Amino acid sequence: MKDAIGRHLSYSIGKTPGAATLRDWRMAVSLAIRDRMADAWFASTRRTYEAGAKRVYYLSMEFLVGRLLEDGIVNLRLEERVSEALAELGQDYAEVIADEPDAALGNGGLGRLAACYLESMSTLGCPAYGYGIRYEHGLFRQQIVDGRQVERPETWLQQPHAWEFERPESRYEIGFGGSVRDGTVWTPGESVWAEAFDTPVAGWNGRWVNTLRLWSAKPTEPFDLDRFNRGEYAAAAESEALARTISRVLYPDDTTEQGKELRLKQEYFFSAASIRDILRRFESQFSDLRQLPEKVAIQLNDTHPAIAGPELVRLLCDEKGLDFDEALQIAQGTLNYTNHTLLPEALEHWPEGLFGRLLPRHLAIIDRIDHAHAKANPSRTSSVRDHGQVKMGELSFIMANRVNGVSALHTELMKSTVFAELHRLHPERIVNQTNGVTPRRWLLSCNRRLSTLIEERLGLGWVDDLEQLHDLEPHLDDPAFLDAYAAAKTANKADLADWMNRTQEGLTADPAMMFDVQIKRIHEYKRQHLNILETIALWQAMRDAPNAGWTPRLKLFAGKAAPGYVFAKEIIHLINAVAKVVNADKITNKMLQVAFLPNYNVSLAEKLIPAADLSEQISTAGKEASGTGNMKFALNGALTIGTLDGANVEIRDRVGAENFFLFGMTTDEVDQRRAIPDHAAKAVEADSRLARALAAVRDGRFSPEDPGLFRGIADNISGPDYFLVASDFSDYWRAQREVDGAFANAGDWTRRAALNTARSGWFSSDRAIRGYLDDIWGAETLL
Ligand code: 26W
Repeated sequence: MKDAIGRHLSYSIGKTPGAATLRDWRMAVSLAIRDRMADAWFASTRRTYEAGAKRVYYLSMEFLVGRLLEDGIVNLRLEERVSEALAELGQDYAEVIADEPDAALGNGGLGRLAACYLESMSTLGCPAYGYGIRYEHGLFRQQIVDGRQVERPETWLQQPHAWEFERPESRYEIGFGGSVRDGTVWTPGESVWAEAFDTPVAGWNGRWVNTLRLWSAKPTEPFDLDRFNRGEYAAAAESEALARTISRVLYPDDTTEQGKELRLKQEYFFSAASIRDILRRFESQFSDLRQLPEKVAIQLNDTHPAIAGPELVRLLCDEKGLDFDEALQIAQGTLNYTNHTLLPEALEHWPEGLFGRLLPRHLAIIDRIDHAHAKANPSRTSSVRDHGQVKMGELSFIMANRVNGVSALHTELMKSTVFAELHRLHPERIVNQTNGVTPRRWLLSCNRRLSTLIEERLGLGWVDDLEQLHDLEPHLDDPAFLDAYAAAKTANKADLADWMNRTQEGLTADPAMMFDVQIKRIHEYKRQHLNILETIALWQAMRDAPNAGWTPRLKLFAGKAAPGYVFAKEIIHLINAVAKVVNADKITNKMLQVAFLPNYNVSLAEKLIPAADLSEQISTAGKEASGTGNMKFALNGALTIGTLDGANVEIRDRVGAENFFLFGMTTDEVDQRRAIPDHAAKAVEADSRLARALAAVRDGRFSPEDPGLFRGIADNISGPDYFLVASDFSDYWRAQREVDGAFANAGDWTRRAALNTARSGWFSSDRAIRGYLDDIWGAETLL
């Protein structure tokens, strides 16, 4: 390993050890690890061909990959050898790992799920490709300036990226606009090249390596030399700049579709390039296109790649000469669709004017698909085209072989709400696949102390068979195990506290405090404002009775708000304002500290989750489709305080109700409560603690320089309060005080935490992928 690193430093990076920077070392190690993946990568491709195996294609606008070096080292079982080699070369393993920028090619849950699923498909030996966009700029960097979020461009590609292989030979011309003549002949008005960049995705033990193929937009019109020579420098580069715009930046919204033309262009760009690439690969091995559903399963990660359906029909009809009905049948046998949200504002629908202008041929095909469905289902009332909009949820549903939700509750809500009619027409189509997370990144790699302890007791079989964690339960009667379990958590907390005290001003984090963590995108339905309101009420109660024996708490928040989401940005501002006042309060700051950690991303999550005692999963019931952070926290021994929403329901069922702090209304109670006029005002009236906390926010207790600054938040919570913060407050307070009591009993808390770890194995993404393989894709694994 040492030689391999040294060789790459010299011959790939071109540096001597003496002159090498940290990045040079990181690149040299990355190339050395990449080499070790190559053979398995080639072998995986070759074995897939030889077996004539069915391939899975995961189409996603987002892959929230994070860092790749440590993931490669861990999956290839090379930690010791790499850290020894680096030590001999005078380099620090942790520093080298931390030097890599996150590949932040996603917003949140949907993107991270795609990354976990790719890694699990490799671990299981499932022949699969991920298809997405190689954004030049991923999700914005978040800076906090005077307590407010400020967005800065993300620049991961402004340095060499060790984990991609450019494939100039794999490129497709993607057209937009133009016109259609004779009904089917589409002549695009403009076009760009979609060029492939491949990233190897190794599974556990490195025995199988799949490909993440990301498309980058390149100009079809070369640089205009004539204009340049005429001194029109900007104009000369215009076509190139325009083309690159398509893969320039990730849209930072994760719940509200903006309906922007560029977003639709991005969706078509990568979907069309992917479908062409899939057909090319199929035809290189099989001759009869009717075999496509047997040999190819395509998963649409939400509606963002839904245009892939009409595109497949277009190619089968217009280029391969199949008749429409046959083409549609083949497509429906190949495509599957996962829904990740029920929020109305997140369901994509495109103005038919924009759609028709950009994709005239596809709009016509969508109409035919819609009519075919209406003809086959005369009782149908809904349609894909409706009130001048093209509804991508409906289109995805009628084009799919299987449609799935991402938690048991969410899947049932899909059947009873957004897809009620289509479910009635196709009762077998909707299935559930509860989300999962990869235990390699989210336990073995990010929590070495705990995974080493588990390894000492169980060996390493659990790493790719996570339900073996159940075998920890007998060890819970061994005080030595519980002590070691608690010691691992305490040491993780000490590391985090040390890092925070060094990097976050105005904060004094004490590892003896309960680390109470809420990390996720900022959104009203996730109710970070309920959490900070309870924090204010706790602070006020502590000030009233400082010697009442309070359980010391560190309230940790992190998360990005979509740049245009004003209310979410105000919530960030309020959290920072409360932190400033509370952390400086001499009466309480030994018992309560609050922090908002900037620039939440995959790497920060890996740092925070192993050190958490309490996991905040407090969304309004019926709003969080699943959640995946909740699973990561439970695996790492944090107890959950949460509502019966998304996968919280299944986590509580599996870890045991006695090891979960439940509060709040159920989905039915939410609907009933919302029907009560002035439900929030009634709740405020009934709870003086709530009223007092709201008053502090409204009256400028946290913004003396601008007393009305946070009035909007207070008025919303005591007024419309659509997400029922006021109505769930009292029960949340009750649950938090229960948590206080439980945490004070350290031995019992450790036991309950360890039971969470032992009973969360089912939430492995390996289990989820096995579900997709069996219930949706009908594909085999080759390992
Ligand atoms: C069009 C703008 C847009 C972009 C992204 C709308 C919606 C999205 C995603 C679907 C939002 C998302 O990430 N949803 C989350 O998906 C996770 C993985 O299934 C779930 O665990 C979360 O509950 C869900 O909010």
